[in-house]
Amino acid sequence: GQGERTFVMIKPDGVQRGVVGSIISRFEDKGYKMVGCKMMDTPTQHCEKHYEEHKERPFFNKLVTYVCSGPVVAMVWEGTESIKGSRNLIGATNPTAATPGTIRGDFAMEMGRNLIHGSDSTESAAKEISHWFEDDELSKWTHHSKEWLFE
Ligand code: DAT
Ligand code: MG
Repeated sequence: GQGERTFVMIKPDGVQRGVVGSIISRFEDKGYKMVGCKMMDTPTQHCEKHYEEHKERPFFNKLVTYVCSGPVVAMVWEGTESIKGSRNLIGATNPTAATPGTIRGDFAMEMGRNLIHGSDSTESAAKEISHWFEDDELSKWTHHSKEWLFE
């Protein structure tokens, strides 16, 4: 529905490369409402928990090292079908395959430097939002263009 929320994280390469603003703009331009945003240094265990579905994969340790290598920007975005829609903005996991126009398609080259994470289902969005944010870190506010963004 219109109030669907998703978890999005700009990984350390996005912060280091100074594209945080460009990435946030894409979500704002789409019409999504930011309801949470914080920069943080991710404790290793917190990151391992976030990626626990991949813990048996050969790339797991490298992935965790990469995501813990510097500050990330953790965010919650809200809007109509925002989980699927955000994944479309982000693009394919492998930036080589990601369509131009997507964030990974436009800003990244390699799987291990693919800039950004987005929840892939209703279940993972709920889990990830509560893993990264306390309830009082999420803001309730009304978008001033609400009538022009939603039917
Ligand atoms: P996504 O981030 O698009 O949801 P995913 O959940 O399948 O992709 O994997 C999480 C991250 O792990 C992904 O952003 C990059 C890394 N990764 C995935 N598959 C990989 C592989 N085959 N080799 C190296 N890294 C991989
Ligand atoms: Mg994933």
